[in-house]
Amino acid sequence: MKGWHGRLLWVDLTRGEARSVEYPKEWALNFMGGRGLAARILWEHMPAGADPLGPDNLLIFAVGPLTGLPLPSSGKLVVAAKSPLTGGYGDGNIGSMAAVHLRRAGFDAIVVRGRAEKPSMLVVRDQKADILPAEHLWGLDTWAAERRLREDYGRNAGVLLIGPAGERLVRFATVISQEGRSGGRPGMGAVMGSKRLKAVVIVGTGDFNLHDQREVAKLGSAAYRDVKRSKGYSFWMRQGTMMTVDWAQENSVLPAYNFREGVFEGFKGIDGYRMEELKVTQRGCPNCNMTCGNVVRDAEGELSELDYENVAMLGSNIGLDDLAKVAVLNRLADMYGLDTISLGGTLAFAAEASEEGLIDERIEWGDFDRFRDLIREVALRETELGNLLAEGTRRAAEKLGGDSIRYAMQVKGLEVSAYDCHAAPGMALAYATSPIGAHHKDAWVISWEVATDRFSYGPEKARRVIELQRVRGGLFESFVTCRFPWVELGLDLDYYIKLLRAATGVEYTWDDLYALADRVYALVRALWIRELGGWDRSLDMPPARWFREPISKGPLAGSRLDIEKFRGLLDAYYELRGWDERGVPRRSTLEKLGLGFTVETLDRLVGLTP
Ligand code: PTT
Ligand code: SF4
Repeated sequence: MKGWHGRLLWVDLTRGEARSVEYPKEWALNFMGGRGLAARILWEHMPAGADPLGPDNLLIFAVGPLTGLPLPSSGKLVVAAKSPLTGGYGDGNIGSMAAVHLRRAGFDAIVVRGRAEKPSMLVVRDQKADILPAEHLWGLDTWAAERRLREDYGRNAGVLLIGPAGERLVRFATVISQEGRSGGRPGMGAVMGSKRLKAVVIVGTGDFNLHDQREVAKLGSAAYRDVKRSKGYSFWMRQGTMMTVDWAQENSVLPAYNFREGVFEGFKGIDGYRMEELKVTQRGCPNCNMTCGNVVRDAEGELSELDYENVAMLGSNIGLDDLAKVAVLNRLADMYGLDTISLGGTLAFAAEASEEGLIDERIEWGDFDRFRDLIREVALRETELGNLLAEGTRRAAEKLGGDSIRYAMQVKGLEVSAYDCHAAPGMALAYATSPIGAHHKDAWVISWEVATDRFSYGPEKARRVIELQRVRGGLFESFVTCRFPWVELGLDLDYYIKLLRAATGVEYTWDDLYALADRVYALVRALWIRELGGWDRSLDMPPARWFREPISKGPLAGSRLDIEKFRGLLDAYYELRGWDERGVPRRSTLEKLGLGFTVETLDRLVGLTP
């Protein structure tokens, strides 16, 4: 089989074993790689109802047939597991040399089960894999630990690791790489910590096993050229995702004060132009010619790599208007290994709960010093408050009681990313139906929505969300490459179908690929149902705040979502997906998509609709 290696590196930390195993060819063809392959492995090999922080959970690092190839922005991999934050399927996408090395080592994924007796690391050198002691690294932040590993394994080795937050099982701890790349928002770092796995180091030197290497090279270089010639290239190279701050403010979607507002009076202090003043360099993932990691000198003189989400969630959403200080909070998140989005949502939750007298201490909006300390308390579970917040907003609200669930801005337990939806029903639907909880990556419908009829709840919004989920969440997460060349600079999607053909020899059509994306989505939904033991459409609802409390500032003051109309939009979404009114895929949908193997389990749990 060309384009895939057809092998997994299966690691059992309880037994201290690592071995190379074949997996069915059909999985590669029908689930491709990344998210698709990870979901298929979880369905097959993780016992239903596994404790996300127990040895039976599987931590998966998966690449796809386009990963690592000489084509734009191909240095990405998916990290997936059952999430300790949501209890359902979780994953994230991280740019790292580890992605390229994993492919070169000859594996399509690493699957880790069990729990090591002592802190350990996995070192993969081509087909050889060793589980080694890592007590000397345990407790170190991600930067210090990665530097030590690079001294031992070389400057170009692929390194994926956790910081102190992952070690302490903070439920939104992530996996970090290259001092500023983070992946696995729904607690993939905590899963790694629960296995006492500090780091994975990969050095691969083999080839990619391609169908037509010359054609891949030809297409790849044409695509690099198109990216560079695109209209938006030079401004993208200046600001990257940071250009979104001004756009979000202009369109009243910049989250402020725990999503109470969609505009922030101090936005100029944290926008892309301010970032340009502080910028010292820029860096990115491997194989990328649109390096979007903008590195600034922060208020404490250290380097910090900024993105829009980080800045909105640790800036406007907590009332902080000084980018150099926001950059400090962002750097700490990277060093401790915490997701900046959930962290920002959690800090804002604390500020609002304190304002309402639900916690004893008063935490002021914009209080940099207090937030700085609180990040350490969360990452190290140091204080009672830090320990509470380390559980994420949904669990924190359940423990605090009172009215505090109102301040927990989350869907399925995962905190909302940085787009306010008081006046954006389509984006609210994207959050509500994202396969990992409230994340924007699968359907960033908001730019289209604000440019068209943003107040409509028509079925075209459901259709658009599904189209985006197919391409962004179904395909780019399975190819696995960065979606930015297409999303941000308009690289022609047809490149990918040609590249797939050249890499694998398989003649996928767009219909095949959309079916593949729908298959992955339905399988992920099936996993959720299996792991939660049932389903209820309230799980697909955005936070109540957007329905109940209108925004009070900016040109859209007074706006809020309409719950009845939103329910209609959700119905339209389910209908288009072939799911029933509960949000459960119909039996006919599962069978049509080749997911017959899920039918018996789902029917037993929830009774499938024909
Ligand atoms: C992603 C989420 C995002 S999405 C951001 S900023 W973004 C936050 N970044 C964090 C960070 O940084 N440090 C940290 N400690 N936590 C962070 N949490 C947040 O994580 C990232 C880029 C970005 S920047 C985006 S949109 C695109 N995402 C892609 C994706 O999801 N899939 C894909 N095929 N291509 C993508 N390209 C872009 O990659 P999660 P990265 Mg990320 C510092 O991880 O869990 O998916 O959540 O991977 O290598 O850092 O690149 O405005
Ligand atoms: Fe990484 Fe940015 Fe390049 Fe995508 S565009 S591969 S996120 S540096």
